[in-house]
Amino acid sequence: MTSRTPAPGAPTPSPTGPTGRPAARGGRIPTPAEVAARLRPRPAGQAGGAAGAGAASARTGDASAQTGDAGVCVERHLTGPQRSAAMAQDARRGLTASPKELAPTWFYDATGSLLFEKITELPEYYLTRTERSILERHAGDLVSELASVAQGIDTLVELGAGTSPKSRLLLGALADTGRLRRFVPFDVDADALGRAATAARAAHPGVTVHAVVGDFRQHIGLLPVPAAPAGALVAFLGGTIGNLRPAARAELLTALRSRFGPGSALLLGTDLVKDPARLLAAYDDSAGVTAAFNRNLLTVLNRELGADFDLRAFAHVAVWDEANRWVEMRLRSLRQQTVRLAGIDLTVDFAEGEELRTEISAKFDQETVDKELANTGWRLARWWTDPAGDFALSLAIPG
Ligand code: AVJ
Repeated sequence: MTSRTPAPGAPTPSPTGPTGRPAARGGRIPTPAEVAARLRPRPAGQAGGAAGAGAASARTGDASAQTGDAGVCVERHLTGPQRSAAMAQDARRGLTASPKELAPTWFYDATGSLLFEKITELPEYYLTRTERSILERHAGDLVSELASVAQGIDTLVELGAGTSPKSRLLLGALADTGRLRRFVPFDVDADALGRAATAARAAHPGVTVHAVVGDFRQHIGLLPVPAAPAGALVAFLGGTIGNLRPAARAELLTALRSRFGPGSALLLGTDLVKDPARLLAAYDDSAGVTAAFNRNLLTVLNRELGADFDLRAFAHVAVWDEANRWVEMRLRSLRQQTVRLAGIDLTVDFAEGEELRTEISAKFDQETVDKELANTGWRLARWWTDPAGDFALSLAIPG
């Protein structure tokens, strides 16, 4: 293993587990919220955005659309109770399955979104900054390519928008076409979405923001579509499509294709297969931020499903699955234990060493992306990577 320098106050890595990654870390394990709190606070401008119109309606809204004076509306397909019901169903299915599993969707409460933002700044986590560099370098290309394949694009739809600055880049590029009228950020975290909506509106006062709180496994069919002949650029960035297994990816791409027809385009970010050591380091950083992000899932279940997971009794594990070409994150039970989820009346036994899978993050190459797009009604029009070939952006149009 390469040398690692833990951040001040971070636990030191302990002996290597069978996967080649630290199986557990010595010392007291900080709670995810403690890790989030000790990392530097977000810049004042961004924090202030949370109190803006988007965030306010995101908290109080219901499933119907609401338009505020600011040209920002937030439509919720996952209100508090719907979110809890979906989480309850996932938890019941996943924790009674073998092997045990939870959906990565539930990582993203306010602490989880903050921890993910911190992950994107880690030296080991190359994905976000590499994708951003591709976007920066090829924004002009993207605009000219769109001008030839999909002239009437007036809407940017962004799946898993979060609070990332990549929306800003894309909005800027599309605004240069002079046709951009609407931004539809879509995310499972209403607070992050509120911030994204407010920031987008501030940067582009002429663009209407129609934010949608939902789960991309379920709610694609409810996204607003431009009236023909106008179209949308649907961006699904960050490599998040890799959180889905092949069948679920096909389902999502098919749903997008039937929702957004001719005149629309898809911009897809995918992480690429590379040296497993680099892949694993990206999912098991030396400062322990990814470990905190992973354990935060248990905090979410404790709070929302009345569970009593002891976070100190689970170790963060990252594994490269060569056959499936994906990284798995797991939580390994450090002892035999019984967990009670009172809110859904479920009792779950963990054997010592038993692992709970919390995320898969699939890695691709051009051939697999091309094939998955072609099989779901899309045609790969352009493929951009960084010079090192670490990450790719694909532009696809209805095939
Ligand atoms: C936000 C889904 C792209 O899979 O790389 C980061 C989430 N998990 N570190 C990814 C994540 C662990 C991330 N995505």
